[in-house]
Amino acid sequence: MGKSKVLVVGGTGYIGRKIVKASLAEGHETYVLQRPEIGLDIEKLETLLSFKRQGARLLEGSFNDPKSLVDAVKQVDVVICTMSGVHFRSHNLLLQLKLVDAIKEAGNVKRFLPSEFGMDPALMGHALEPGRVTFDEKMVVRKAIEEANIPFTYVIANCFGGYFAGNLSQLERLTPPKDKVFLYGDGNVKVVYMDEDDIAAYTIKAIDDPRTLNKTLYIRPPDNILTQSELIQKWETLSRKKLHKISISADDFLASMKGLDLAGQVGVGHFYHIFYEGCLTNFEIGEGGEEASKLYPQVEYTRMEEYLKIYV
Ligand code: NDP
Ligand code: GO6
Repeated sequence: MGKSKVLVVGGTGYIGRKIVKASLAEGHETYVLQRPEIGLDIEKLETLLSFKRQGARLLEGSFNDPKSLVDAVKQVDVVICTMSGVHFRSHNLLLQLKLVDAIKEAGNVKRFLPSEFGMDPALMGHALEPGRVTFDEKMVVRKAIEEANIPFTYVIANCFGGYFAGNLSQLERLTPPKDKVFLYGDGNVKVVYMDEDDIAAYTIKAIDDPRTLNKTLYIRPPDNILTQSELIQKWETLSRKKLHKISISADDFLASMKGLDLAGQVGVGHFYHIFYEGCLTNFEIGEGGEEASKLYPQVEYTRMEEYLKIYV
């Protein structure tokens, strides 16, 4: 039995692209869903054609055509969905219910990884409105998967470096601030910052691993468990420049939600749970969980002093 055949649904997306790349690099026969709805989105087509050049196969399929999803899923062993979550780019997590139906009907899928790749939604029952919708929707999808007895792995990726490290965890920007940096409280809450290519590598390692069958895989490598202040110190060393720190209290941070649009309110809520509550690190990994860097010590994960270099 060769390596499992993988279908990535959402493959032209931010984390999706990295997962396609990692799947190819790991030697899996890799398929990417090609949706007719992309229409004139020439960047998406360009990305799909670049996957073909790298050896991936494109499978036409649409969320508006259930049979096309069943036909696509029948070609592979593992399906990974990287559907957009609730954010400024788009918000379609519940579309995954159609993919769950297709996987259920096809009956051949050995592992399904739904679009998670963030905080553990099972631990976010208390989450603030409106950002809680991200977690509520991910839990709806999990329920459908488990009721259909589809074998799964949930990947908890913690903070993408691109959205949380490059900007020193500032909202509304993706590059580091030049002079002043806002600290969440005293900046001493432990979070986990991850290079997106490492998230993809761990994800692909997990798909054929019996140890992650019907389990949650937490990506929490020890050297990347850092406070916002520790991240800033690493940046100040690299950039050889001190930043003026401004501490924001939890109350002031939450008050800032007023007057923001929906996406902005979602972001503030998520950041609150991460940087004031410490929701990524305030629990031990229990029975239903595994930690990626322990299962796959061969993955040389990128530390943040390395990840931040490109931003100097
Ligand atoms: P993107 O915004 O890049 O979107 C991913 C894909 O979703 C798109 O490429 C598209 O697939 C698909 N999609 C979007 N709208 C539709 C639609 N109407 N119909 C069908 N497919 C659609 O997603 P991200 O990579 O930003 O997010 C993926 C996951 O990662 C989410 O679960 C999100 O919560 C999580 N995340 C976590 C972060 C972290 O820091 N931990 C940061 C950002 C996201 P196609 O390629 O077929 O066009
Ligand atoms: C990333 C973001 C960055 C939002 C998660 C607003 C789900 C998760 C770590 O989509 O809202 O500036 O866990 O102003 O479970 C967005 C979301 C990050 C990007 C959080 C995410 C993280 C979603 C912002 C901003 C950089």
